[in-house]
Amino acid sequence: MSHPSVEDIKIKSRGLRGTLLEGLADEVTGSLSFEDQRLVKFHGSYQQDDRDIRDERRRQKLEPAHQFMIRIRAPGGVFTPEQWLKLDAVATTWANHSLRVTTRQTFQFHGVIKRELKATMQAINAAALDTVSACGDVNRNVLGTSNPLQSRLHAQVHDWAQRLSERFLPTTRAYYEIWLDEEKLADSGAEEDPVYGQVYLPRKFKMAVAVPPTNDVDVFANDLGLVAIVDADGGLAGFNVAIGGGMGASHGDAKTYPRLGSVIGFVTPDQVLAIAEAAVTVQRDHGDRVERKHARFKYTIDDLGLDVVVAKMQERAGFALQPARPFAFDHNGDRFGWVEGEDGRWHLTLSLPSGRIADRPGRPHLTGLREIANVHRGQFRLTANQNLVIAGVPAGERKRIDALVQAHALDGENRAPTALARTAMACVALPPCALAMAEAERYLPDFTARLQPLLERHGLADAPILLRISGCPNGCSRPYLGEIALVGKAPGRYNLMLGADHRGQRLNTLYRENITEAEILAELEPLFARYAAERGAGEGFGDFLHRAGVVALPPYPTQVLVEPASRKAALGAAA
Ligand code: SRM
Ligand code: SF4
Repeated sequence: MSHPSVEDIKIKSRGLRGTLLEGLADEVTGSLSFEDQRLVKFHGSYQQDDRDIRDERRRQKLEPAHQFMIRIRAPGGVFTPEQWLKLDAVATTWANHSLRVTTRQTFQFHGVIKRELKATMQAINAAALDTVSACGDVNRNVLGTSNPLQSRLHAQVHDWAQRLSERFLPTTRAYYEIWLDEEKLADSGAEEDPVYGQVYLPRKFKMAVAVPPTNDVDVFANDLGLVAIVDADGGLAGFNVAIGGGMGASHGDAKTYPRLGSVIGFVTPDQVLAIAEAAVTVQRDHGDRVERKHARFKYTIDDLGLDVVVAKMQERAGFALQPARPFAFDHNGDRFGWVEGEDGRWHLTLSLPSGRIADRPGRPHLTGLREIANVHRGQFRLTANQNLVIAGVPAGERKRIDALVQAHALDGENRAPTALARTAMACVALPPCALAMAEAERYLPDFTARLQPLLERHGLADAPILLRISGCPNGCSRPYLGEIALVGKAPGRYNLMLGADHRGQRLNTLYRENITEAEILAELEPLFARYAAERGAGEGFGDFLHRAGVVALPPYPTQVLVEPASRKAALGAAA
C-alpha cells in the first residue's frame, strides 16, 4: 500500500491535528499511524524504535519497541535552575534517564512510550516550556550565540533568537488541544496562518544569530543566518544576512550537497523580521514540494539563482539590502572554563560528551547537574556544540560550583578531557535514529581514545583539531564543518572528510570513501606527522591541509568570505 505524500498529509491535517488524539488513545499498538507519525513531528516528537533490539523482536514476531523522542523549543538555549530540575524529573520519570543537549541548543528526551507521551508533554509544559515546531516543516529552534549574560550585545542578540522563534510559530492551536487538553475554539482546525497557510514549508527551515568573533552556532549552516554587526558604541547596528546554508546530503546523490550560506547584505534591527519573513515565504512559495530530498532553501536558491532569490526577498520585504559589512570570526567552538561577564558575574562552560547528560560509572553527570541546579541562582545555557554554560554565577559562589563540578567529574580543572574530546561532536545515531548507517555518539569516546595516542606521538596532544562524527550523511553534527569528520556509510565504515576551517566558513572535502577505523587511523597518522613538522604559527589542521595541497576545494560553494564589504562583492565571494 502506498502512503500519502507529506504534502497531502499536511493539507488534510486540519492544522496538524490529523488523528493524533485517537492514535494516542489506541492501546493496541505502541505506534502511531503513518500520517500521524509525520504530524507529531510538528509537535516536537519523533516515533522511533530501539534498533539494538529490532532484529530480536522481529524474530519473536513482536512489533518493534516503539518509543518517542521529544525535542524542546528553546531559542538560544536558556533554562532556569527550576526548569532544569523539572526536566531532570521528566528524564528520570518518563524517558531513558538522560538529558541530551542537541546541536541546536536544546534538550531531547529519548525512550518515551506512547501511552506516556501526553503526560511527558504536560510535564514539559509545567516547566514553562513547549515543543512546538521543534521538528517538522517549519522554522526550527533558533540558535543564538552563547552567552546572553556575557555582554549587553549578547543579550540583545539573544533577544533576536527569541523574537524570530516566536514570530514563526504556527498559529494552529493543535498543540494545546492535543497535549494540554485545551478547549477547542470555534475555528479549531481552520485557523488562518498567514505565514504557513495549510501546507507549511516544503521542508524544515533553520535560523541562527551569531556574535563575531565567535561563530559557535555555525551560522552559515543555517537557511537564514544573521551575523551581528556592532556600532561605534558597542551596541547592535544590525545584521549581515546569509541565506542557503544546510548540511544534509545523501550518499551517491549528486543533487544533494552541503552548502554554506551566502552573505547577501546588511539589515538594521527594525528590518530583521521583514527580511526573515521574506526568506521564509520565498522558500514556502518556490521550494520543491515534490522531491523532499531537494526541498531545502539551499536548492531553491541554487535552482533559481542567488540574485533572483535576493530580488524576490527585497521585493517582499519592501526595501533593498544595504551592502554587507565586514566581520571576522575566529572560531566556531566554545570557550571552556570560567569567563567574567560585563556585570561582574561569572560563566562556566563545561564540555559534555556528545551532549549526553546521564549517570555513568565514575561520571554521575545527571546527579551532579541536579545538585548544581539546587544551589545555582543564575541560568543554564546550552551551546550549539552540545556543551553547557553555568551562567550568571556571583564571584562568591564559584567555589561551590567548582566543588560540585569536580565531585561529579563534570570537566573541572583537574579532569579536563583532551583538547580533541572537548571540542568533538557526534550526532545521536544508534540506537534510536532510524536513519543511522553507523555509530556516532556511542563511538565517539572510542575513536577519540584511539586518535589521541597518534596526536601525542607527533607532539599534537593539545592541538585544537575539530572532529565531528555523523552516523549518516544528513549531517546532524554538522560534520562538513569538521577539520576531520567521519560520515557513516555502513556499520563500522565511514567517509573520511578533511579540511574545514575552524571558523565555520569553509566546508571539508571527501578524502577517502567507505573505510574502516584502522584505515582512518592509517590515513590520518602521516597527515599529523606533516602537520606537526610543517604547520605555520597558529595554523589550524584544516587550513594546513589546504595549504599543503592535501585537499582541494570541492566543486560546490564552500567558502564564506568576509571582505570586501559591498553587497555585489559579497555575492560574488559566496557564489
Ligand atoms: Fe538532524 C534528521 C537528530 C541537528 C540535519 N536529525 C534527524 C532525525 C530526526 C532522524 C529522522 O529523521 O528520523 C534525528 C533524530 C535522532 C535522535 O534520536 O535524536 C536527528 N539532528 C538531530 C540532533 C538531535 C543531533 C544531535 O546529536 O544533537 C540535532 C537536533 C537539533 C535540534 O535540537 O533541533 C540535529 N540535523 C541537525 C543539524 C545541525 C543543525 O541544525 O545545526 C542538521 C544539519 C543542518 C541542516 O539542517 O542542514 C541536521 N537531521 C538533518 C537531516 C538532513 C536534512 C536535509 O536537509 O537533508 C535529517 C533528515 C531529514 O530531515 O530527512 C535529520
Ligand atoms: Fe541520525 Fe544521520 Fe542525524 Fe546522525 S546524522 S542523528 S545518524 S539522521
